[in-house]
Amino acid sequence: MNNLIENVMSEYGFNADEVLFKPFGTGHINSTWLVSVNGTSDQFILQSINEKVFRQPEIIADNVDQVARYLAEHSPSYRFINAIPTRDGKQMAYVGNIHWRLTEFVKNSISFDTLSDPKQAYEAAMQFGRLSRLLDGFDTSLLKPSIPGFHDLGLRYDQFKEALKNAPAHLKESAEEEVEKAIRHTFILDYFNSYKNSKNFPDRVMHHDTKISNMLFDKDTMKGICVIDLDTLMPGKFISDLGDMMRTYLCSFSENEPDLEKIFIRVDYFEAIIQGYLHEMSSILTSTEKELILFSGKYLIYMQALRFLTDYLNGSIYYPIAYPEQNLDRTRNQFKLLSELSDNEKLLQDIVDKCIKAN
Ligand code: GN1
Ligand code: MG
Repeated sequence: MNNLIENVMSEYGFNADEVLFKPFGTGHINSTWLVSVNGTSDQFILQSINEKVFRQPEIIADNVDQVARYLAEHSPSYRFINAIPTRDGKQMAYVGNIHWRLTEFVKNSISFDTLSDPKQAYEAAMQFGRLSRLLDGFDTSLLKPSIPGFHDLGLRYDQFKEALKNAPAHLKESAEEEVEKAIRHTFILDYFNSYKNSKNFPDRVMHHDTKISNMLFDKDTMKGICVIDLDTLMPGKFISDLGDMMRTYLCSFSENEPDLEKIFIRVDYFEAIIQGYLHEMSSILTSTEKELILFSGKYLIYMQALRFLTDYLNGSIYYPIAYPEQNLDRTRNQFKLLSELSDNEKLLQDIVDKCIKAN
């Protein structure tokens, strides 16, 4: 790997003896390194693209580049992290049969894997909302899906049914309760389908991975600086970004927590997400979208439960696991989170209504 990375960095004009690198971050899909340049304070983020997941890596580069150009023209002061071109002016390096992307490492920034203060939820929701607001006038038809059907719940449900059909008996048996839950919750899909084609539920440019580690904070002020990890920047519904924030910020324990007793919702974080998001998006969202604010959490949590369960039934070929049952535990975790959200629906909807009025 070391030689490979040195070869990649030479595509960007660095000599092998100039660079130091170490693995960085906790993403499931792509591999990431922090690259430091000897004798300078310059640091970069290097990512190798997993082509089993992103089958056409050039779509990532093209989407991000188009959005970067639009923002540079319409919102020049907005901090948007585009890829650094290679010496030959390409958006990606191609070395060792792998596509690589290099970006700056934002100085004085810090990111978190978990949230310890609702202010972080507010900042992140505001930043992800701001990106959507600034791209409200961008023609989404110019972008292609870097993963087709990525947040299409109908497709995810079909994939689950297919996995169920083909799964070995022992996996089906151990997941019996979760399979039953997956089927029992198809009303979420039906509800989505009843809105799907409404013209008041438009496609927007979505980040599609709004977990807190994809948000950079200023080390001193703790204000949000910018969002990172743009490989799933593509058209989608607003529920993708808002819903994934609910999925990943509301509980103090992550999707990897197997102890379901620990899975509950922090109402103050919920309010912070809604406030931060609406601060940017309230004038942009349609009345239909506003009706779907709380639903966005249900949609994303259910979809992630389905995705973990599907992967478990498929023999855990997509999400890396530390032990054989991990994807089943993740599924249980997500279903518990979903039931917490539903159990608190009245309280949470009151908060949404209050925030809509205030913005
Ligand atoms: C994957 O690679 P990472 O950790 O950023 C997945 C997301 C899931 C997430 C769950 C391309 O994201 O959709 O929400 O795992 N990304 C892809 O942890 O499948
Ligand atoms: Mg990601």
